[in-house]
Amino acid sequence: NVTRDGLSFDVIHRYAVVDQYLVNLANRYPQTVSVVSAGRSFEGRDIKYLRISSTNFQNRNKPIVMIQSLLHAREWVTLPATLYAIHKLVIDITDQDLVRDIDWIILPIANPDGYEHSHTSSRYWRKNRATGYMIGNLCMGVDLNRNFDFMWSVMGSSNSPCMDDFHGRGPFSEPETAIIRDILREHGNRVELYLDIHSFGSMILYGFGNAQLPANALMLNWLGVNMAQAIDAVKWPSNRNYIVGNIALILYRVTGGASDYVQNIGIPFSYTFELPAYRNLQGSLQGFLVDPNFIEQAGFETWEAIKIGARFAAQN
Ligand code: ING
Ligand code: ZN
Repeated sequence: NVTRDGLSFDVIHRYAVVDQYLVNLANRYPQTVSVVSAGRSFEGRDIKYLRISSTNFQNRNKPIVMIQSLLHAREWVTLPATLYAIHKLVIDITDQDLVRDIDWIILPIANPDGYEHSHTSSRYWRKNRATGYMIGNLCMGVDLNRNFDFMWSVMGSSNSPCMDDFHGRGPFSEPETAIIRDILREHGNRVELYLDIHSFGSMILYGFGNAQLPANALMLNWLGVNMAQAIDAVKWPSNRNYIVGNIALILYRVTGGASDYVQNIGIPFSYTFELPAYRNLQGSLQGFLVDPNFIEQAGFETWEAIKIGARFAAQN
């Protein structure tokens, strides 16, 4: 049970706890960790990410792996996946090469307003909490994974603020997506691997959501399969194996997604992970709900894939 120096993996931590943890970690490990306030959410919450580097992040001489979670509010199990990666890169370092050879950008809570709303008011909230889209704010929130500037609004999203896949007023109309764009403007030329962690479905997805394949689709598939096998080798026996493929081919046609935008700006390896759904002891799928016993496992097994992906992407 991983708790020393870090956050426990027995509960899903709230925004304020994670926010303070990132600050504490940077204070405790100033040689390797810095915390960056990248901007504010619609409701004004600070969106912080960590830069992790064994040398000096600003030396700009190493490949970067960028990982984010909770772009969608209700997908709580994605948070321990990023927190576990932080733990393995800063506190319990067993893979020295990953710290030596790679710089890391880790954004644990990409959508803090929606995330808090899913704790306080509406467990299955998905979007951010933007207002101003409807008179009286009858419906609110933009689906941040439809708000990126890759064929924005073309497929698999909605014009209606009342829908869960509402794409917003234009590409990057939302502060939360503009923040991710700006992180990549600053560091994208060094990012070799980008992972946007969602749930659920046990999938590793690559571009593009309109069914066009990136030039390196076969490499994306190959590395995706290797990452999936690494998870399957240690997964909970009751969970099914991961499947790997193009978003449109194995899921649905959709544009405006984060990983497609990132692939399209030239990052070589960009994926969306769909972590497993929780299945209760009776065997029924619980979807977005989280089995407390699975929290540490979700971090542990996803880390197996991150290691494979990071090593390969950083060397190629
Ligand atoms: N799935 C993603 C969604 O936003 C996706 C699937 C991946 C869409 C990549 C676009 C790009 O619908 C979940 N569970 O959120
Ligand atoms: Zn999602």
